[in-house]
Amino acid sequence: MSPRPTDALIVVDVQNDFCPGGALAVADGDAVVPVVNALARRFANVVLTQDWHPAGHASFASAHPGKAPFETTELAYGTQVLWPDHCVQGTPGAELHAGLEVPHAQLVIRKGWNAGVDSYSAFREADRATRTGLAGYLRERGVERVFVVGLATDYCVGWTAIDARAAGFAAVVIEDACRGIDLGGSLARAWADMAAAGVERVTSAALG
Ligand code: VGL
Ligand code: ZN
Repeated sequence: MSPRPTDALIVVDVQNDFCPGGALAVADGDAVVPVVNALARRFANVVLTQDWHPAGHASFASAHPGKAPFETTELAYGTQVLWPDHCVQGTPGAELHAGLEVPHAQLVIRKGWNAGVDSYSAFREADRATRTGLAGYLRERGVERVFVVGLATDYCVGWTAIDARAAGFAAVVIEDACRGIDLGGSLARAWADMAAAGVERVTSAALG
């Protein structure tokens, strides 16, 4: 399974706040960096995403009096997990990990900038209606298949891969280039949802 000219690598949210020491640290999150770097060299087309919230974002527990991180609340578009404040626009926590080596990446999609709506997926916001433009970009670039890597497997990676399928792309998640949050069984659920959506699951060795 070698990368083709019609493949793109989508590197999801490899940001300081999702790495050890960050505000919403994913266990072992920074371990994906060397794996992603090695993979990225093999892809001509690379897209990065950046979780990019305004202060006071609706996904922050701090914006909901009486709520604590990792509880849920009901928003207009459905149930929302509440997170610690993270990836606030312009802060060091929102920066891409300094070890990421992807100088040839062509697009950075910033998502979650809408104050009242979260966006795990790089394709559409959590209201499932507002598009980011990524599908149109990939289509205009002639991309047919996306490989998704990064953080976190069960949230932004999983939703991005499933929405890639919904937008008509083939989608492959490279599991050793991802790490999960695993909140209340969310990691197993995400893998099941991805399989049901036709997302392929491989290890980076399969790209060798
Ligand atoms: C993410 C929770 C909140 C992610 C982003 O990148 O998976 N998870 N915001
Ligand atoms: Zn977020």
